[in-house]
Amino acid sequence: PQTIYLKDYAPPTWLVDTVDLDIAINDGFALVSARLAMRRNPDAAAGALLLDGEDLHLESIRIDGRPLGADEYAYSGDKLTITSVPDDFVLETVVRIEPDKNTQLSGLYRSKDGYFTQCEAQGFRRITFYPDRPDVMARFTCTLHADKSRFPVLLSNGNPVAQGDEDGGRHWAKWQDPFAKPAYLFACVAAKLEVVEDTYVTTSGRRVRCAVYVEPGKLDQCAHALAALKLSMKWDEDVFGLEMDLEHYMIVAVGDFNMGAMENKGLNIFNTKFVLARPDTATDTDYQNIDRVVAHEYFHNWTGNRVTCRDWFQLSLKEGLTVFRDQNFGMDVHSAGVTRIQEVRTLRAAQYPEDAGPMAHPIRPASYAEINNFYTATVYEKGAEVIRMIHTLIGKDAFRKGMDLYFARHDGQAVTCEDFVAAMQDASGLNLDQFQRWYNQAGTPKLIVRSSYDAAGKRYTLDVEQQYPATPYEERMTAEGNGIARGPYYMPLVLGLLDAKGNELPLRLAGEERVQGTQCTLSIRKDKQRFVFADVDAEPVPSLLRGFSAPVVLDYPYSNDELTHLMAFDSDAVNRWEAAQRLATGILLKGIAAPSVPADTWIPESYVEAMRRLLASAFTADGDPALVAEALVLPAETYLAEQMEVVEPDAIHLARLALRQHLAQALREPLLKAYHDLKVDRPYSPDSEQAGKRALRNVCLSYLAELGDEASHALVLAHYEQAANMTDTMAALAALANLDVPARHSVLDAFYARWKGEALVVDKWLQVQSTSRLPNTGSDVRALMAHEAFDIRNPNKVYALVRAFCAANPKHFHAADGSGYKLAADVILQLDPLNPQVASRIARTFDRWKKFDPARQAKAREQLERIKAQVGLSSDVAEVVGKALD
Ligand code: HT7
Ligand code: ZN
Repeated sequence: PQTIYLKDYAPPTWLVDTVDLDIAINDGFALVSARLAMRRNPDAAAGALLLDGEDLHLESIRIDGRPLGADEYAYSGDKLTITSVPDDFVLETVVRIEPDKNTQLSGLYRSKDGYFTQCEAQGFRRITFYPDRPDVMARFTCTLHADKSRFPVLLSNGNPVAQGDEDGGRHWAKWQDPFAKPAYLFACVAAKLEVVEDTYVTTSGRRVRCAVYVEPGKLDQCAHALAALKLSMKWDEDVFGLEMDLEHYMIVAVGDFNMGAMENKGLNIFNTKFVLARPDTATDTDYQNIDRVVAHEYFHNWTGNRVTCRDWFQLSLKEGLTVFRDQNFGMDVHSAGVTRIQEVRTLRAAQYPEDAGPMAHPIRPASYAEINNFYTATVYEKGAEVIRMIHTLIGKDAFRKGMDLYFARHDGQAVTCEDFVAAMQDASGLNLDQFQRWYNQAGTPKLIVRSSYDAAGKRYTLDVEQQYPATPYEERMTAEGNGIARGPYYMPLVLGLLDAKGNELPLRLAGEERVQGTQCTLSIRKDKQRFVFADVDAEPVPSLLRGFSAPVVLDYPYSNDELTHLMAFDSDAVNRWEAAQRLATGILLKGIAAPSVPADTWIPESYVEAMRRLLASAFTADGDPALVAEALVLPAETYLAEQMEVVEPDAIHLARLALRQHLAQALREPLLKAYHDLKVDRPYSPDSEQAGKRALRNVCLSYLAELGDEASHALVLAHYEQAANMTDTMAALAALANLDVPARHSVLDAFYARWKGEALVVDKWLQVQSTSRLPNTGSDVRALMAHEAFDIRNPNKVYALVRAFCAANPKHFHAADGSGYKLAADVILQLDPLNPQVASRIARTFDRWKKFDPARQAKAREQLERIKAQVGLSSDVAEVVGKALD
């Protein structure tokens, strides 16, 4: 595929002031008539009129009412070229498209009983000819026509302005969006849907109609999403002073969708997964995800829609910032500590491997072949960490001033990441020039910290070094002559010091008069820096990188005793959790290195006792069951793999299992007691308190299930039978899916029979089987691909069965015989012609293949080469596989 470079950006030659769309949906095809009022951009170089268009059948074309002759335009290679146009004109085109055949789910497509759109990043060009780039902003009207009984709901962005009936049982509706927007934010829907509505009154008194549209029969699963929307509106007013600017805010749920949701202006389109919830169909995690995704799409109305991206290289401008905002919303409405821990876990599980692999890129890449491949953990999650560091460095109040300044300067514009950083710099007075490196350098920096204590001088010294080796991204850029000079990052290192009793020490840097309280933020700017703390009476235990203040790998030689100390006493929730993870990681790596040695020789008794105390701490006055649940979960196999030079998936799996079984045996009594004490007897609510108790109770259950005796099997079955909500049902089912007992099959069959009509619950059923550790899982997954429940055209099904197998079942995906790799490659090849975006996401699960032993590498390479050799491979999969093989 062809590579596109940020350095080649040029402003659009032609601008669009207004777009009038008329979309007539018919059986088997749609006719799209577009009327674009266009003019030459005075700030751009001269050039012919080039419009994007993909899979369009041009029926007619006129300029200022005059039909163009065949020699006046050309349509090839997804571009429509018109050589001669006036400086100001109206372009009218009519194109025919086939939404029923659109399996890519980009542009206008059919899903079950309706038609839906997805235009980000480049789907609008699959609807009509257009300069499909985010810096072309226009005011849109859209008129939809369709059969009235089959598609009674007709929606588009903005306000409904007219509607009526037509011959042949058809009807039409016209919508007008008062705000100029890039084409990627256009949306329309023609479907049979039911709606639940509410009103939100903004601080300035605007009445906003909030509406959630779902397929018939699902209205009883909408209440949570609607409440989350109103909560998000209030939060953005309270925290950022940002109000909703439209009279209608609509969310439409669709079962076929490539990603989570889409922030189209006033007409969000959501994957059903992030809308539908009822206690018996959705887990606590589902409820929390709905809160976050609803908030995320709502927050985009300002960070993304009112101020948008100049070009797709700037994607993190809207995504990193909006993730940061939805994270803070999550911290405010749920437990702050637990929410942050979950974020850190996701970042390290998904983004760190990306930064260390063949697809490594900075949060603002300088080149790409396929933009759809750059909706990544780096752009989103690391992007949010970069915004969080600005927030930490300049403080909350200056950050708010920076946001105000950003909107004052850029409302209604398409801008760059530099524009955002400049607003933060100007509002705070802090020079952020060096900070820009976070936007341009790929890779996860390593922060090496060493301490020394001078008892005589009562001084405690921290020597901090940062390392930032080049990634394949930089090597590629250098080879192409586009290399950059790498340098040290500017980042905040938040820390505290604990004395032997667990008290937090007051902190004073030598040479400074002021005591900084018990927590301080060190500015890290250089390759090597030294910080000396004065008046330290005895050698402390440092609590470094509190709140995960920078997205780095922290290298500090903690002893097990120090980690146990932090686990018990650190005031920072993230670092209490982190201490437990570090402790477990160190122990597990020893076990992995000695696979034939009995577990009790490498599992220290002190660790078991620390875990016992951790569990007990949930029941103290200020105990937090949700936090204890997080800390009791051992590091994932994929995380452990990243810590190894050469990954040994079987040894990792066995060591982790042995540690779980050892803890279950040693802590059987307290685990059982906790399991019984944590039972929630009230009616289900997804609130943090109830969810926290369920989380810990279900972690206890999962440990107890490792005991492998009849009593533990009976406990799992009883849990399943008594479950009064999907959270508990799934906890039991997940445990059972790992057990080779007769009840496994009957329960899985009964579950399917009960839930086969609820697509999202069927997804859970598929996933619990594809992530099972039982020996036949690979062949079970193949068998499930032929099951009536599976549909390769539905992304949620592919993600639940295939991606979960590849990404969350390392023991089977990396099977030594190569069967897991073959399964993945078979799916990628089958899926690529249907839906390249989803195929490419599966292909990403090969990213770390070079970290495995030579035999596995050979098997993986064989499959990657096989994919690469496929004729007509999409640019999406070609980029991922090409970079993996480089
Ligand atoms: N901004 C949205 C991105 C998105 C998307 C991108 C490519 C293909 C399909 C897609 N669906 C949604 C989602 C978001 O970040 O809010
Ligand atoms: Zn987003």
